[in-house]
Amino acid sequence: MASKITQWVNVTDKTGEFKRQVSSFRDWISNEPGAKYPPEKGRYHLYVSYACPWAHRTLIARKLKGLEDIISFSAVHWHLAEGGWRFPTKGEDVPGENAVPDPIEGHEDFTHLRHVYFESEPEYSARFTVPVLYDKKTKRIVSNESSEILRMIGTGVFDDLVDEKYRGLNLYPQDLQSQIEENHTWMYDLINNGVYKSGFATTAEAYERNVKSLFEALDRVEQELAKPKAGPYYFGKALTEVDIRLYVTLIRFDPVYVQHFKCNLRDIRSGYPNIHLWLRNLYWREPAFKDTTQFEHIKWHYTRSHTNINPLSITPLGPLPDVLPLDEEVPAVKTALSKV
Ligand SMILES: N[C@@H](CCC(=O)N[C@@H](CS)C(=O)NCC(=O)O)C(=O)O
Repeated sequence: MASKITQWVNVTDKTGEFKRQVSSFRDWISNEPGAKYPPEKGRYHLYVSYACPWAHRTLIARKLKGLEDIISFSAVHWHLAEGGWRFPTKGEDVPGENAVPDPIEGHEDFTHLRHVYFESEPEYSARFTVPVLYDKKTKRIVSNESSEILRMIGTGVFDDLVDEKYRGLNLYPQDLQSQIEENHTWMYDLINNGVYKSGFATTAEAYERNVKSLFEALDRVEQELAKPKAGPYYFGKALTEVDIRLYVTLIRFDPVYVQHFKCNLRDIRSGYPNIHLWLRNLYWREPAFKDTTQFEHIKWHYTRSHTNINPLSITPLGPLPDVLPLDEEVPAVKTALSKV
């Protein structure tokens, strides 16, 4: 029997652990002479979901690197149901920029993202995930692995095509590479994927093991961000992949993961003052972060698509607001601060 879209854990797996599939399309846009996918204006398209933290990485990098006129994008509907991500229909009222039917020429009949996968690989049999970086010229998926799309964009593969002011930013600078890699290893497993491993667990043991590790990792981030720094980013002055990869998970934490994935030993706004400040700094001061964060898609997707977790699909209203202003604190923190 075919498994249901909400069957995140293999039923034969007695551990109850969610195991994320490995991405299948792993090509690169490259400046190497003779490259299969050279950087070109207007050639590539990003299919994203605003709900999805992995896709969100690529939208942030696209904006930070000034690629809005160079790589087009469109967003799928927030509702994930049988058949996988679907495109909004013509005239359908879906919030967010570019939440539209598949805009690619020749894709007029494509109703779902799976059609894009099948166009590239008719025998494709894995999950139809976002993000997808698509080549309009060869009509092929270049990559569906967000960490690699982030790396391509963030290290400046399109730099010859962008305005000079965007060329200086390298999200994976030479002098920080070993620290970035070291952080990616534990942050991916314990935080980015940790929230999913907590929320999708089908046994109490698997949930408890993963949620505890998640909060130990958040404690570690909090300690790091408490250190005096030369700037507002994780490594101080340099904005890197680490900020982006942490942001996309942590901006979803209080609105969704605390209640929906039961990641509720603490929340960010009352339990992690240094993470909270770092997070709000990105949200309020960097348009690439705020403008790509779409809370309706985020909240509606998780709470109304994961019917195994929330069968009535009722979306909790709080916490309000989704993000606090930079100069505001929750009452508990205000009280604590007034005592020091
Ligand atoms: N390894 C992938 C993971 C992407 C991923 O899991 N995306 C989820 C949304 S958050 C998805 O599209 N899921 C659809 C499905 O599993 O059916 C990446 O980082 O690009």
